[in-house]
Amino acid sequence: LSPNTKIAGVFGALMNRGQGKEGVRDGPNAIREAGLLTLLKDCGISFRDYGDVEIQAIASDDPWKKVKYSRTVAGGCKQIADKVQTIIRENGVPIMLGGDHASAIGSISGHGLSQLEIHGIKDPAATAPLAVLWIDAHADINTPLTTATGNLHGCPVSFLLKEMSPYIPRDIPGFEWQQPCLTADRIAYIGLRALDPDELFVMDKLKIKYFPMQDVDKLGVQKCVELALQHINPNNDLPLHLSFDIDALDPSVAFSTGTPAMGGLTLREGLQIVEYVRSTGQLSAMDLVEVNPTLGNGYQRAKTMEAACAIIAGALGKPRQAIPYKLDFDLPRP
Ligand code: Z70
Ligand code: MN
Ligand code: MN
Repeated sequence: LSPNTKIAGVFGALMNRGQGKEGVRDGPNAIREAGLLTLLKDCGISFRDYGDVEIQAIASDDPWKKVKYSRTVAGGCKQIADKVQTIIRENGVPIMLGGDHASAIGSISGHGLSQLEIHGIKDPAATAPLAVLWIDAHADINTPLTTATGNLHGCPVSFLLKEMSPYIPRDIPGFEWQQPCLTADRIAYIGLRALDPDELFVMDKLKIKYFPMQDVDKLGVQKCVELALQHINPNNDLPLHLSFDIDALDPSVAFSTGTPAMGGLTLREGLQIVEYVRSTGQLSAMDLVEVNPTLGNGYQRAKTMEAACAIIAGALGKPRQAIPYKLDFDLPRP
């Protein structure tokens, strides 16, 4: 973490109504059980566990057109935004364990509001000084009107972008509190390979920078992160929000997720991305989402959890070759 006074503020977002599979709400605790906090401690990374945001289930949450569970998801995102703001006020770097990716409406909105607060900007509708790097197999930029599935985890980016607000109906129940905080030149994607046609149309229309898997193959992942960050944060002066969907990784490493997609990032490529982000010194908040420990066999689950822990630790400064040794350490003498 760049300024040494900052500590990682880990919290779970027990969000599962943004998609169809219940088990994703168990992701945060499965990641903890796999030893995340011990790993951070062994690496000398200071952190505080802020516990879980229990998403309040709204009893009568009928669909708005196709969109499912908007009240529950939106209310949960508000709780998450509040949590993120609390952690940042306490000089932390929020690390959100998910939970489905609809939760990023909350974490990024909260991060944006915090940045406005830090800069003394009073207008809550202002564009937040913030850049977002979105690592995912999917673009998650459907609108409530283009979504084919009705799952809000496929829509968070459209809620967050100013340019998309003409396409976001004002009357979706629960989202009254939410306002877009980003412009399209402040977000970039790496790892894409499963977009809906409407999503690609929107991304091209808004000239959003994206590096699908074929670019990772052609350019190498290092070049992709470099160009992505150069585009969204040309002077490296904006705080960075890293939103990492575990399904960006190949199913051979991260099978335990709701919608695995073939042909993804290797763990090494994932680590290369987060290590690059770490090296900028600008990481200000992170999401690690869509971990579903109820999917896959024991081996696949263990690998997915290990990958999730490694990605988070890498973003927070864990070197790959070993956990750091203590400076006052000496070899045992006979
Ligand atoms: C599809 C939709 C999605 C994650 C699937 C899929 C979106 N575009 N996101 N898995 N993480 O439902 O809108
Ligand atoms: Mn996603
Ligand atoms: Mn995804």
